[in-house]
Formats: sequence, C-alpha cells, structure tokens
Amino acid sequence: MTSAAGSTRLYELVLDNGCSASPYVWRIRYALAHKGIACEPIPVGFTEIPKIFSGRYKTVPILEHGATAMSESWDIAEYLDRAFPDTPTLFSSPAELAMVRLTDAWFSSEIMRKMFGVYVLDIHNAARPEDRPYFRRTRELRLKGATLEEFTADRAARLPALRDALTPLRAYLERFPYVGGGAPNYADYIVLGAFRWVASVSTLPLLAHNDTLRAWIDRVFDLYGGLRRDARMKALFE
Ligand SMILES: N[C@@H](CCC(=O)N[C@@H](CS)C(=O)NCC(=O)O)C(=O)O
Repeated sequence: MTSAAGSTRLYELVLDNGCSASPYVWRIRYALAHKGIACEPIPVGFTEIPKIFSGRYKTVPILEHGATAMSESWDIAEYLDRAFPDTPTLFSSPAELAMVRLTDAWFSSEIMRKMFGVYVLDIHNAARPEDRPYFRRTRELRLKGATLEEFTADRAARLPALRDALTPLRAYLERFPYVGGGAPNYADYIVLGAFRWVASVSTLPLLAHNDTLRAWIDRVFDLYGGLRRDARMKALFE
C-alpha cells in the first residue's frame, strides 16, 4: 500500500446497515484499490454531507489527501493518477480516458437512470432513518411530484427493459474478460459500482438467474480480495 492510512480519506455514503451505497463512491474505492492506495473511509449519511467541509461539497465521494480535498468522482480519478504517479495508472493514455468517458456516458444514461427508477424506494428504505425524509423530498421533486411508492409500483414491469439495455455489455464481455479488455480498468469500476449500489439495497433481483453477466460479476466482485464483499449484500440474480 502506497499511502499511510490516515493521510488519504474517502467520505462515503452510509446506509442504516453500515453498507456503503453510492455507485460513485464505489468507483473511487475500486480506483484506490487498483492503485494500491490505503485510505481511511469516513462514512456519512445524506444529511451529513452539507455539514462537512463547511458545506463546500454537495455530493460524495469526497477525497481528502493531505491539504487537498475534492468531490466529483471523475476529478478524483484523474487526480489519483497525477498525485500517485508511481502506482498502476487508471488511464494509461488520453485515448483510454476518452473511451472510459464514453462507457460512463452510455452506462449512466441508459442503465443507471433505469436502475434509479427501479430501486429508488429500496434506497430510501435502506437509508438511515434520519436521512429518509431528506431523500424522499429531494427524489420526489425529481419524480415531478409522484411519491416513491407510486413511482415504483410497476417497477417489476420495467425490469425487462433494464435487462435488455445491458445487451451491449453482455455481447462485449463474451469477447473480453473485463470491460477494460484484458485487465480491469476504470470502466469496470463504473459498471461494478452500479451493481454494488443495487446489491446494497435491492429487494428485487436485477438479473435473471441464467444471465451471462454472472461470469464477469463473479470475476470483478472477487477483485482486490473481495473488497469488503459482505453478507449484507442482496442477491443480484433471481
Ligand atoms: N457527479 C458526482 C455524483 C455523485 C453523487 O451523485 N453522489 C450522491 C450519492 S450516489 C450524493 O452524494 N448525493 C447527495 C444528496 O443526494 O444529497 C460524482 O461523480 O461524484
């Protein structure tokens, strides 16, 4: 491990059961593991984010490294390659970074948006009780006034479209062991972060039992010693 624990801190979103939920935090957790950087996790609930760093940041992850602090997972990922040049790179070239940005654009708009629609009530119910009213209020505003319950009432009917949207990923992973090709890269962590997010809250399995994504999911869930793979994770497969 490169950095002494304590000099690098990662502020991350905690659920009532102590699990870390944010897909963006998971990206950075994996990025740190990829680079072998030791890091102290600082769990915060939704309503604590405005209370840290004098309210400077609206979202987690927040990385603190010595005197430097920043939010925004992309800024953090790029910073890690600059600040720790002697560790394995997240982006070996500008071209790799650009292709990972494309993966993020596709995955965020086509998959994570659909995941939010299916799992938003599960996220609410898994949040710390003191964070739930804030989560409900802010998310119901995004849902144009529908309650979380109304919005998710027909969520099972929306699963097939979500599963179909993963078809390009399935096709790609029949050719390559990782989204990054022969070895995991930041694109794997983007996709994996979203699956870990779902696995931390889900009461409706995301994938069919025979989904061919299982091989990749098993492979990446085992990366870096399982990276706190824990018994509280819910089933991703039916
Ligand atoms: N663009 C940001 C997005 C981060 C984000 O949306 N984080 C969520 C948790 S998944 C958050 O902190 N939300 C705080 C809130 O809803 O008040 C990034 O890439 O870091």
